[in-house]
Amino acid sequence: MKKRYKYLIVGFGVILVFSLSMIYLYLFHGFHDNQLFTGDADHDRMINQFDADADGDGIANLKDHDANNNGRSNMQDIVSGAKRLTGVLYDPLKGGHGNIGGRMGFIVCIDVPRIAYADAGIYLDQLMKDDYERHPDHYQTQKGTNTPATPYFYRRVRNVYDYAKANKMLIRKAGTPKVGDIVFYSRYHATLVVGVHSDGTYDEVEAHPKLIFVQEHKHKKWRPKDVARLLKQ
Ligand SMILES: [Ca+2]
Ligand SMILES: [Ca+2]
Ligand SMILES: [Ca+2]
Repeated sequence: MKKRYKYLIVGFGVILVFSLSMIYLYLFHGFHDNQLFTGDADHDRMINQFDADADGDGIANLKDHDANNNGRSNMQDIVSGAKRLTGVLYDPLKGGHGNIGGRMGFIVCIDVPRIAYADAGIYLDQLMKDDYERHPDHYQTQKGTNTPATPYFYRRVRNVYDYAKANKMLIRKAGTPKVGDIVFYSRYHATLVVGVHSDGTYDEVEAHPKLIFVQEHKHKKWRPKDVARLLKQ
């Protein structure tokens, strides 16, 4: 009887510690939408995530130097948005198991540019959705399992790669990085450039399972890689 009581206390303790840890991670190491994707900034009944002109000034997001009309350039917003993600936990389930990790605010690598660009009012989801509607052949649809109608279409590195390639925004083996570049390490891993220095080194923000938390790497030596360069300015 006493032993059973002990087990109960230990079991309760384990559950309590686990629950408190999850609450802590949710609060302090999670990304939370706060209307970034789900809001409707220009009240046109199209949520930001899929609004081609999120601030409603008549200029499409990619051509709008201040796409969210907050007085700061897209580049400034992208850099600050990416840096704010440092410390967010990498989603070990990678969106699996009903996206429990995603619901907790944990992210995968492509979420870094996805969220940072969204912070500027540029939504990769919208760009890819519209592109897919016009040119489904731009994407490897994998017998219908990789289309905007399926979960995670917008959170797959290879789809961002294929979008950039088909829209002439992919620079193969780029000689130098530029702030805002989405850097492809492969079709399955990408980072975001947030700083370029006069000595040729650069800073990037990365989410990777080995890092556990999103990190900014400073003064990295550039090695030519394929990059998506979406912004002209
Ligand atoms: Ca809207
Ligand atoms: Ca606009
Ligand atoms: Ca802005």
